Amino acid sequence: MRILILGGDGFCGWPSALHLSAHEHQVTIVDSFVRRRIDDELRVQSLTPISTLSERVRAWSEVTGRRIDVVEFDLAHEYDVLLDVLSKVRPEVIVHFAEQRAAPYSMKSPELKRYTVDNNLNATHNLLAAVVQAGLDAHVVHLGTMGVYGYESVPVDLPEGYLTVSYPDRDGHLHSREILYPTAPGSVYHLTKSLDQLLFQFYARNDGVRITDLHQGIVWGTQTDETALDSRLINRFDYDGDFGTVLNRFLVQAALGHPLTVHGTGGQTRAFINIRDTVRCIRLAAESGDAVDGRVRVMNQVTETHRVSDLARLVAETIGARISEVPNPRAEADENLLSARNDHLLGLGLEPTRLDAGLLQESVEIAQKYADRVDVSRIPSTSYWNSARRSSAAGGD
Ligand code: NAD
Ligand code: USQ
Repeated sequence: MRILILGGDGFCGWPSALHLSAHEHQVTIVDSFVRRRIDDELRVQSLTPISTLSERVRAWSEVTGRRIDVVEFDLAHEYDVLLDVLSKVRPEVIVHFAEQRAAPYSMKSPELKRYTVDNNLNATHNLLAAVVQAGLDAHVVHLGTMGVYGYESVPVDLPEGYLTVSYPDRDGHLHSREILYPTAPGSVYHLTKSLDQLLFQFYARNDGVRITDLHQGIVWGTQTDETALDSRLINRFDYDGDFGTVLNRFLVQAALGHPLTVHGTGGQTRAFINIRDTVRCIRLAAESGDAVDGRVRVMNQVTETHRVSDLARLVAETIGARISEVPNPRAEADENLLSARNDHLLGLGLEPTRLDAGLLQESVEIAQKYADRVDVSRIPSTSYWNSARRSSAAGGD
């Protein structure tokens, strides 16, 4: 299939592009490289030395003989270029990774809240409007997040996107209806993913756009079979307080002998998936577009759930590290329950990779190899959700 990967230079997009190319799909990457510019702005670099995108695709072609095309533009603000690319490439599948994806970065300042909303909502809406304007019957696969469901302590298995509710009419007769699962986003970033869902509902209903929204959990790991083929193909690995996600951060911290930065008591339970499973799920979703009609297909892209404190203990025991409970910069429940259904992807053939010591060790070895690239001063998360959190972190309450 002809597949367009929006945000194909990023942490999930790059290994997904390689995986789809390795499976004989014709891949074109779109990226504005804004993520690389944000690294410069934050004065931080990926733990792993990532090549430029042109070096990456050249290396892929040398190693496998397969070609990946690249187009650079800003999806959120260059609509005419998007329309032109869609008309020329005529993709059958469009995988949309191109959003600002860090919750702490989205909460850092009023400017970055506004940037995140502007970038993410315009990117998603431009894509949908352009697919309709170009007259394409393309299957749009979007990377959403488990965070749209919010984190309550109700012992339910979260369904995949929808809930059936009953309500009485004026005469007291019960009616039932399927609605989107009520959202409870915990950051401006997660809020944009909640709003994306409404855009998808509208375009699916109004224009028949075929859409799959993948509610992905926290991704961990870095390498996949394809990125490991050549050092120039290596994937990015964020460890800093804005873009680093919890398990990858703990693995780098353990490798460096830095105490593991558990927020509060670490009672937060979250959903996780290894990057090797991410790329497989993207392929399973992309290759099953015929099953999608005017109803947005929502799939929970998760393989397991863990409490942050349990992950810290596991890393501490496996690798050897000290745990430090730091004041939580975020406004989030101290503890929550979480369990989610993932029947769709299991039904498509996903065989989940479970978190195990071997895979943890692989990431630690990468962290040790590139330890000299780490700036320890960038490890703490200094993005506070509100002023009360900031003063509590400063010991002011
Ligand atoms: P990333 O920041 O590494 O990659 C995103 C890419 O999109 C970057 O290369 C960036 O330059 C590009 N981009 C952003 N805005 C753009 C625009 N307007 N025009 C063109 N390119 C643009 O992020 P990631 O970790 O690869 O995440 C990809 C997607 O998956 C995101 O939508 C994110 O919300 C979702 N997701 C990620 C995780 C995770 O743990 N990393 C978990 C769940 C969901
Ligand atoms: N946490 C710590 N210590 C740290 C970093 C984080 O205890 O050093 C805690 C946080 O307080 C939070 C949890 O770990 O309770 C997860 O934080 P995270 O930064 O790993 O994940 P999150 O902010 O939710 O965002 C990440 C990705 C985002 C994706 C989301 C999936 O950056 O793109 O959408 O995971 S999910 O969490 O399922 O919504």
